Amino acid sequence: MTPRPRVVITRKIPAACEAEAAARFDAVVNRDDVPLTPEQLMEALRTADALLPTVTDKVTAQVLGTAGRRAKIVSNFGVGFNNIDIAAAKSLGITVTNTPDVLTDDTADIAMTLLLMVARRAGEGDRHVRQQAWTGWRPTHMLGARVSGKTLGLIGFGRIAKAVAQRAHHGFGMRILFADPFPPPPEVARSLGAEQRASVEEVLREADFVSLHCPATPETRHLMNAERLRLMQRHAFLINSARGDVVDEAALVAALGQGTIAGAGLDVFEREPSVTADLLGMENVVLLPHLGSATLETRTAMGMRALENLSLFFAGQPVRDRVV
Ligand code: 8YV
Repeated sequence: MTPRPRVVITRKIPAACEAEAAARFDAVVNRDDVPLTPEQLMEALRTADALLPTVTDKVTAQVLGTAGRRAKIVSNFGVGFNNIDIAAAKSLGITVTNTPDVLTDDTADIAMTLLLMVARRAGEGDRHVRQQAWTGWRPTHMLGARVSGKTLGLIGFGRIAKAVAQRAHHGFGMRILFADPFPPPPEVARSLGAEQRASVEEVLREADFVSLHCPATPETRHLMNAERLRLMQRHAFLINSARGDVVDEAALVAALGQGTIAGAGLDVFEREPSVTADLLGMENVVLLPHLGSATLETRTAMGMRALENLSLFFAGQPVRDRVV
């Protein structure tokens, strides 16, 4: 009997996925559940047939180029793959897959959560009650900004942005603007009440809420810099459930401090898990620990999808979610 493929899974994954991995493969799970070091990642690539990493694993060119590599596939647990050097994988002939689709709805829900929380001062209100600072109801207490009927600008209009548009337009009666170099067919945009704008800048000028939905690439790094933050309206809010690199966090802190924008809702950060200290003290900012896809249902579906890609690969069939 040929031995089963050995797969290194870099973090604990939902129990159902771990069971499935054990049933299909000679699976090794990092029980310590702390990010593997570059040396440990290289060892995994040398001793296993596949690596199943997450956003916390920096699968660099150096890691992929380890001498004596045995693994021929990296099955990423996540739709974003900026943790992997794709060019290096391509030149080394390593297959990389990701887990699209299954996390779309939950990530859109977290974008709406951030939007609602920051507009309606929910984090601040929660802290206020817990600190027993609440002295009672009054007509002028903690007034926020209305969400319903406002204009939402989406930077990027892929799967997650469209799911946000669906919720915001059909649920909250919001007007939707978007900028994307690869727009969907006009009828798709129309069904979501979404109007295309020619540039990111045009969206920023018009929107009451700006939500980021582009991938992290060299081109989108610090897309939201000081100059673009200045284009936003003073009453507008920035929402980021995409990747921390898309926002210049120092410029965001300055914009929030100067009142250039009204607030921000952030699920992702430039140097996770570190968060720029100034943000921690700001009441008009909602901070979440990268929870976009964090439901049991979605994390289980992500794990199963990553395993499915591995099964197809080892069966010699085309993988479902090939990145390279
Ligand atoms: C994941 C994400 O939690 O899929 C992504 O791109 O950002 C999150 O949903 C994380 O990347 C898991 O590796």
